[in-house]
Amino acid sequence: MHPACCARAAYRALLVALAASAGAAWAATVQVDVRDGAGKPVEGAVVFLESAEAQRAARPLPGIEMAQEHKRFVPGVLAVTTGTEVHFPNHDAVRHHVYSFSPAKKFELKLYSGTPANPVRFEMPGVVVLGCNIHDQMVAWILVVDTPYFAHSGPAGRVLLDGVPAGAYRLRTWHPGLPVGAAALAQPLSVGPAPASAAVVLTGLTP
Ligand SMILES: [Cu+2]
Repeated sequence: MHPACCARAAYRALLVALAASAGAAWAATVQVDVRDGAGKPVEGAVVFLESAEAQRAARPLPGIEMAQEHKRFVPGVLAVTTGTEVHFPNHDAVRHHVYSFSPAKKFELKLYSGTPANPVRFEMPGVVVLGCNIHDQMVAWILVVDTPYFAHSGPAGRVLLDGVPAGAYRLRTWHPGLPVGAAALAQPLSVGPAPASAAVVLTGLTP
């Protein structure tokens, strides 16, 4: 290799290393505690952080599935980034007919067994409610978010988001128990280099 090329390569490597260390220094962990109106921890909420930078950083997720097992959707709530293609494998012996009438994504997978050849691509942020034409009790939700910073709350109602770059965000919280068609709750959140925390109160949840 020509010496000038070596120097350029070394310089590039240095820049990459600097960028990586800067990223580490300016990315924080955000802890969010989700409770209902009575102060009880809320499990299964999806918490996500929106900003223009987050939107630019969001990438479609690979290998995502919304399966059907024992006449149920698995998982019951799935969060994906915009542009993600979701596969709908049917693990049951009976056929399912999956559909959504939601504005964020209207589609149907007509009566099928096995895995449909084409995944369904979710382009628009929002809540997509899934049903099955054959089994009325089957319901699931796909929450499409325009950010890489999202997670589900655990049994203690707690969410930990790692590697969040410093900045001003809209902290949003959604739960399938919110009234049908309700938008995710929104509150401002400022993230600095140090760990941040926030509390969210979700009222009007259906048990
Ligand atoms: Cu079905």
